[in-house]
Amino acid sequence: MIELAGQNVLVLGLGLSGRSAANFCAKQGAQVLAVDERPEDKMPPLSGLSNEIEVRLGMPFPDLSGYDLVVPSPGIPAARWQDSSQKAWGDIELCYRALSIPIIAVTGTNGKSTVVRMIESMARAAGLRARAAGNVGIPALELVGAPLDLAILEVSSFQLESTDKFRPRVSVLLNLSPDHFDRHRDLEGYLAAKKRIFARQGAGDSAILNGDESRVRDVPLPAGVERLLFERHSSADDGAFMDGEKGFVRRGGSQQIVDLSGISPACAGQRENLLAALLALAAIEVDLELAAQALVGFEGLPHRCETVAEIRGVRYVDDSKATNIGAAMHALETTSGPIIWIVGGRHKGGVLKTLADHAKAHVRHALLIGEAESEFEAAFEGLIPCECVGNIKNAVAKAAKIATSGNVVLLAPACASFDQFESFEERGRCFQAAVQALESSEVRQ
Ligand code: UMA
Repeated sequence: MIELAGQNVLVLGLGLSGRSAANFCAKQGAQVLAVDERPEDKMPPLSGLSNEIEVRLGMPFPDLSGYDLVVPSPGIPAARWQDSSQKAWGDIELCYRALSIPIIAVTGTNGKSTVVRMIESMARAAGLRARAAGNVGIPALELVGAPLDLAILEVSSFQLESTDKFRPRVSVLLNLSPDHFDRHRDLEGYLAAKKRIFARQGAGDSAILNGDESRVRDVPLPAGVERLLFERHSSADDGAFMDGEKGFVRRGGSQQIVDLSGISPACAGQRENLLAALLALAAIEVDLELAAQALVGFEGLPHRCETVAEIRGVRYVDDSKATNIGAAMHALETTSGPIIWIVGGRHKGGVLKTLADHAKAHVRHALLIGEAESEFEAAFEGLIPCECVGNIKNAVAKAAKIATSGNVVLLAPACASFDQFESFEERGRCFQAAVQALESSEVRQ
């Protein structure tokens, strides 16, 4: 349990998670000061914030040392609040301390939101009152007080940095590829943050790991934690793989076969994610046959390999969520047909030559956009035909001119959106609007 009554709490950042954490702490009887460096006129409305909370906007953070607890928002770099003498818990830690139900926590570079949504739907189909929250866009503390049997938390590397005793019953590490180097410096730093998901696990807990990525498969776990691997082909005694339309789940010497023949196309294209979700539920003894029924109607999440239109035999696909190199490589690999690739934005780190080497087998032509377009052009030189077009609208117009029937126009930027957009969602909507305008003009002709 958590004891905050009478404590002096400082909440850093008043975005989604900061607002929810401030309200939570105030409700527990803490004296809360909530601060945000953004000036008031640039902030979204703070409606819904309890009147008992003192708010300061548009000024530097105060000295942290006068507070019993600091609650940093995920977007605030650890260097600004991490100090061995200062207690700092993010909303994931607070949520863990306040909940008394099992938690499945999911991290990884790509696929986290899809997996938490899959687990949520499957757990509900099996009769559990389950809800997903966390990095998926719903502050974790919204789960506290709700009538639930199971919490499923998407946890980012940023959120894991501000955990302390966080101990999920099941942890999932889906994959690891270069991302967020501005915060974690390199892959080692990034992995170190991700590994905090297992740090407090112990006997009776399970860790679900990607058996096809050695860095993930072999990650050290605390004593007594069950290691379950999901793999493309069977090799582990404990884990899951698919053969045709059947999922095989093995644990402790027994095997369960799950019929996956009727699942939706959005699920079928997500083998690894699906296996990870099955394993997470197997680890808490959920009936997998019942759970799998949810996969029949499971729809993919927006802006994740979402087919927007088919115009003159050319398919337009929005994978704006491919905000890093690993996600873009995955999108290229799983898209069939010669690809006209819209790529670029704000580069977040990682070696572009590796991306180019991988992409050349799939891509017919690359259309480069955003802040990093020249950097991409230099990396692609001699490997992939490409040109700089500046923005998404130009890219869609150019793609429509050069694409032939059977081609796929794929937005998979391998970059953050913040050079030209508020979010990856806004970038995806811009792509979809450009494609819809194209479709309308085709109809008129
Ligand atoms: N701020 C400061 N000083 C700083 C940095 C930020 O004052 O140095 C203030 C900003 O002015 C802003 C607030 O802090 O008002 C923003 O906080 P935040 O960036 O942590 O954003 P939230 O709205 O609280 O959303 C966070 C997650 N954001 C990030 O990790 C950047 C959301 O993940 C998450 O959905 C939400 O909590 C609920 O749990 C988003 C994300 O981009 C989707 N995540 C990254 C990713 O998926 O790659 C990790």
